[in-house]
Amino acid sequence: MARLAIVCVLISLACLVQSFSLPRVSLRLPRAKKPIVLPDLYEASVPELQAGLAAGHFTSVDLVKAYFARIDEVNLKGPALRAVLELNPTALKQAALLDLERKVKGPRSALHGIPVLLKDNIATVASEGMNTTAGSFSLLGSVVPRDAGVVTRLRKAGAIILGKANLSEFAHFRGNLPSGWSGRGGQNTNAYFPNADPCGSSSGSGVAASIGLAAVTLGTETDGSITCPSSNNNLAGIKPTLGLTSRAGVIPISANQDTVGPMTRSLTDAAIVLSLIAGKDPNDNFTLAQPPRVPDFTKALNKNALKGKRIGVPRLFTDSEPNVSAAFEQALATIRSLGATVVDADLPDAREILRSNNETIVLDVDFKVQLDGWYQSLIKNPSGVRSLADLIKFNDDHPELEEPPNFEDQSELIESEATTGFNSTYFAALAANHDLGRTRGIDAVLKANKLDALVLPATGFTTTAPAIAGYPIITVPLGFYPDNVTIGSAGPLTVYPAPGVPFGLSFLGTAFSDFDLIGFGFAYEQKTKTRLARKAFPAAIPKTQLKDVIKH
Ligand SMILES: *[C@@H]1O[C@H](CO)[C@@H](O)[C@H](O)[C@H]1NC(C)=O
Ligand SMILES: *[C@@H]1O[C@H](CO)[C@@H](O)[C@H](O)[C@H]1NC(C)=O
Ligand SMILES: *[C@@H]1O[C@H](CO)[C@@H](O)[C@H](O)[C@H]1NC(C)=O
Ligand SMILES: *[C@@H]1O[C@H](CO)[C@@H](O)[C@H](O)[C@H]1NC(C)=O
Ligand SMILES: *[C@@H]1O[C@H](CO)[C@@H](O)[C@H](O)[C@H]1NC(C)=O
Ligand SMILES: *[C@@H]1O[C@H](CO)[C@@H](O)[C@H](O)[C@H]1NC(C)=O
Ligand SMILES: CC(=O)N[C@H]1CO[C@H](CO)[C@@H](O)[C@@H]1O
Repeated sequence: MARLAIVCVLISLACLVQSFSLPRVSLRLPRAKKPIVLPDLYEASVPELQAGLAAGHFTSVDLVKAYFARIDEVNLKGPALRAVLELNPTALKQAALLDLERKVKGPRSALHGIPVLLKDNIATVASEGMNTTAGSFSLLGSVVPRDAGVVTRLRKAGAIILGKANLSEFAHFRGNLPSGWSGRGGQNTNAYFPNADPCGSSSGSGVAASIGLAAVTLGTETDGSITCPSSNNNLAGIKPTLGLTSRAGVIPISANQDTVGPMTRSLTDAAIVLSLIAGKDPNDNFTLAQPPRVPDFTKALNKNALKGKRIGVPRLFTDSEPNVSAAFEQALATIRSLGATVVDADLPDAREILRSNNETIVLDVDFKVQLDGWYQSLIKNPSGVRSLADLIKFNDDHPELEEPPNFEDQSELIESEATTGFNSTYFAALAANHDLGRTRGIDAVLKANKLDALVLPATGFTTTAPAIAGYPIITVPLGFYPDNVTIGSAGPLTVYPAPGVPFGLSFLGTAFSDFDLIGFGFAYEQKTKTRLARKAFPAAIPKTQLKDVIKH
């Protein structure tokens, strides 16, 4: 009865006649001062933050202060997660201007005044006070010609760049080094178990998003670098179709595989971010081939999206770890319960994909050409490094910075340096990748089995076919290693698996099926809400909340 009365008052005064028997006070309820509930920044979603900003419960200045304090608590102190490399010295000023603009003109977008953390291979103009280094001292103090394409879009949408996240140096294209390590940032670790592998290469983005060190983060993927850290850090991650988001101003591995995408605590947040960073960019000609209009990806967020769909399971690519496969089989039952038909369906050329080394041929050649191009594009670089060859020498000349004990390897840089540019071997390898990943791979299995998508644990051989094809992957939380799992080693400083460390579920599809895949991921995410089943270890949970920074 009371609920009916409140609804009536909200809807229309004509309803009053139905609530005549209630005490007078209930009629004034909407005007009465309700206690303000501030969102918990560990979990807060973009819509929750936007609602609080709109209602005046807090400001973007408050948000930046709170996130800075949370980073300070856990980044070098306490568990020393080393997830964040740099803070934006102008973030508070930007926040104040955006707060003022909101008052005068209203918000520009769903990201107006929302703090975003960027992987450190995504460029921001040096005049703002931050470096763009891919974790390498060879790029410290360098001056990029302009913001990355995705940063231009974020700023236009009114987002605040909060800082730069640690990563596996050069997006893990340096050598046989553990995930999450960079010369500048040291070893980034997971917030779910002390010193656990955060996975890379977007490790800092993953760890920061997992415990609310920023509202949302951006990562990049060449082969697994959004998918794997989203998996290990209990996140929703979108590796968009190649060419949906601009790579202009992103320290490259390969134009044929690199993508930029959101890493967030929910697919709702990820869809909001993707809708605003996607689109054509004259500085990245791959984006010119995307469909004419960027969809509003939030329209894909439909709990019934799996109803009537056919989802394939490429068994040859699944992870055989018993804890992961048990959770995966349970996920398949959930997907069926949501109205989908689930069938086993291997890529016809799966064994060839697992054997092929053509990906390495393409990446090695592309990396040298494009990284040389990156160094040459810089307006200034104090280290003096101007090429991949210079970089290899710089690392050897500065072992205290770039080759501390156990972190010496730069075999991938050396292998790439030995390549001689685009020749017939390269073009044959690239064509073979497209044939394997697309024509005889993902597209073939979808067509032969009339499938809408594929589903896999994020931890198996999940990312290779989409990597060489340039196809999308949407990842959501699937489960956690149990408390009694045998702890393994993942490097000199890190462990994996480990108790409570998360793993994810990935939906895969054809080019520009991002919208559909977001729907499938959302239906699963909303049904299971696995992210909420487990939290980070206590010392890794920052204590600062909005109430601690709001001025009364
Ligand atoms: C980043 O680079 C600038 C110079 O462009 C320098 O002044 C600043 O201290 C650097 N920031 C950090 C955190 O190293
Ligand atoms: C993009 O431009 C480069 C040269 O600037 C060219 O080699 C490449 O083929 C173009 N790619 C696409 C997809 O248009
Ligand atoms: C999880 O892995 C451990 C081995 O580390 C194994 O003993 C246990 O049975 C697995 N749990 C499940 C549910 O398979
Ligand atoms: C690359 O692909 C071609 C064509 O499929 C194949 O013949 C060759 O063996 C592959 N090379 C490597 C190194 O995997
Ligand atoms: C192309 O260049 C690579 C090194 O980048 C070399 O290994 C290969 O033999 C070359 N192919 C041809 C046909 O010259
Ligand atoms: C871990 O615990 C589960 C029950 O939660 C049990 O089934 C499994 O055998 C245990 N594994 C080990 C290695 O103790
Ligand atoms: C924001 C922050 O804490 N940055 C630190 C990242 O790690 C390097 C190396 O330890 C520090 O120098 C930065 O201050």
